[in-house]
Amino acid sequence: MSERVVVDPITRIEGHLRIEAQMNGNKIESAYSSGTSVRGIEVIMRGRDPRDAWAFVQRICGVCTLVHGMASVRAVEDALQYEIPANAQLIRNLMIAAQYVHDHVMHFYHLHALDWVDVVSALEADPKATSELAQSLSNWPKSSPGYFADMKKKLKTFVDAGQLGIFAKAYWGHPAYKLPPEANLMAVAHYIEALEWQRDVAKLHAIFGGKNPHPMLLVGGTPNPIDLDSDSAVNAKKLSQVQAIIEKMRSFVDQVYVPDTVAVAGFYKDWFYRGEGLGNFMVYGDFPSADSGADMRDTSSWWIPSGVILDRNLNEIHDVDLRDPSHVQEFISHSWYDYSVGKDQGLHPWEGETNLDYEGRGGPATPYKQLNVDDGYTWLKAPRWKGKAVEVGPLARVLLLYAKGDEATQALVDSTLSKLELDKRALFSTLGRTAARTLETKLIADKMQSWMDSLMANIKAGETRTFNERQWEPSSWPSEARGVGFMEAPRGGLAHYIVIKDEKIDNYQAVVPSTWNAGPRDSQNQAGAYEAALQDEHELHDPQQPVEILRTIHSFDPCLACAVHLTDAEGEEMLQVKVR
Ligand code: NFE
Ligand code: MG
Repeated sequence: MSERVVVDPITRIEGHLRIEAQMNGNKIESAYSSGTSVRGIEVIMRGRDPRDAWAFVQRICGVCTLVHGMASVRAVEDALQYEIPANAQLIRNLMIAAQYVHDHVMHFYHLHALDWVDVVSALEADPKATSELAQSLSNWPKSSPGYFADMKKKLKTFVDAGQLGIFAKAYWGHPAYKLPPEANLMAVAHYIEALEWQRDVAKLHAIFGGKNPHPMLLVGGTPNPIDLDSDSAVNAKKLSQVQAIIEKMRSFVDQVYVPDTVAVAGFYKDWFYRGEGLGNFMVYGDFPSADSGADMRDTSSWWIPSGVILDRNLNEIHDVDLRDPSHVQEFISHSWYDYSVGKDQGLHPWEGETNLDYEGRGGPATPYKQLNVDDGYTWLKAPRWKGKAVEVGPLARVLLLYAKGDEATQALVDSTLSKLELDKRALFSTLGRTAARTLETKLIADKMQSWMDSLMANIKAGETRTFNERQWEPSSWPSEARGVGFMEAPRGGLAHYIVIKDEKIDNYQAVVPSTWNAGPRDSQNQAGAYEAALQDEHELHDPQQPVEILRTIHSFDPCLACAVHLTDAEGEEMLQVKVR
């Protein structure tokens, strides 16, 4: 009998996501992705000074902190053609890179690992054999038999007391778990170590931006001045702290994250042939060269290139133009919204509208047991590139870097595939997505050193400017200006669209990575990236314990808080919240 499997909420993500899978036997015939909460941060941007926007929109998310602020200042700089100096570009690159390294490590250990690692099985591990395993993988110092014996004891205390705490909910003992107990114990130890590590490396943002999460940013540069002799500025001591953090990041990535990913993946090779998905990939690009000013129209000097790959064809890269309404449109035919131009038309974000159209999750006729997927079923829109659904994120970036000939990427991807005895086809998969995230973390962490070296060389040469001193009275702005600020957030391409009129924000729209990936079907009934990835030829072991759904969904690292926004083109009040 055909049955609908519902997973709601999907846990170990940010925000509220529901997945429904229409089964055919034990196979998923059709999958539906639903963002189940609506909220509205873009609405409150209207009428404000564009230079303040970053501070508000950065609060869209507390996980990918920084990135919405960064996209926002770039949007304003683009609209007003406001250049930034080389040091600011380098510091921004360091901050964006630090966000990636932090976010990706946290995702692997704290949000994704338990899809592959059976915590309870770790209790069976022999600490001595665990130590031998760990030492065979890398030179990470925390790897003695005594260390793992202590870790096992700690874990046993939790389990015996019935207090699994952070490990309480999962499908422990499910036959889909394949790691030996020693690998499980090692991974649990690194889960706990990563918690401590992330607290220290988050300080890079605090040094350049005052705090983390949500560091300070600045239209026209970066906010903290460089002055080697000042106690309050970015001085010699703080720069040496940054250097130490970069090293701490790189050693954890090289000695723990990369070897763990490869070791875990080696036990799950079938997952390099599952969860393949759309096969279309899009990248906006990021990490401008130091001298590229504020030019969002020419990204040829950016380290991560922009482009679209269709049907897994790495030999042909298509251009992306975020300003062109024929390139980027958002559709709402399966969303809980309406458009003044009708439910089946797409709109470019500069013309974006958000009118709520919601009559209960199952629609008026259906009590809420399952989504009415013929109609609206989510608070996400369906963005499309030239009408096509595309996947964004680490896999898209690694493929683009590879296809465009980045040598470090090619060497790392090829050597990893050969270590795992896999061919390139394996990249287009659930574990391909997860492995790409790990590999790009290493590539980015390595790049951080070169940006730091350039920054130090500038400072030594007496160049300490971090912002553009050009005086700019709003009265000197054009009466109307439009800008788009884009970047690669950890989960994929992120763009903020701004329309400035008479010195104030007139319209503001964010089109974010998790909207591209987690969005629903469009007016052509084409599935979104999550949906397509779940619809494959493989069986679930047990539809009542669908760990396979979690594996594929987590491989995208969902953030629904980012993905769901609410904008009213008329600036009218849409919701009233009563507090008694
Ligand atoms: Ni809230 Fe985000 C990232 C953005 S997701 S995590 O990365 O932008 O879509
Ligand atoms: Mg939006």
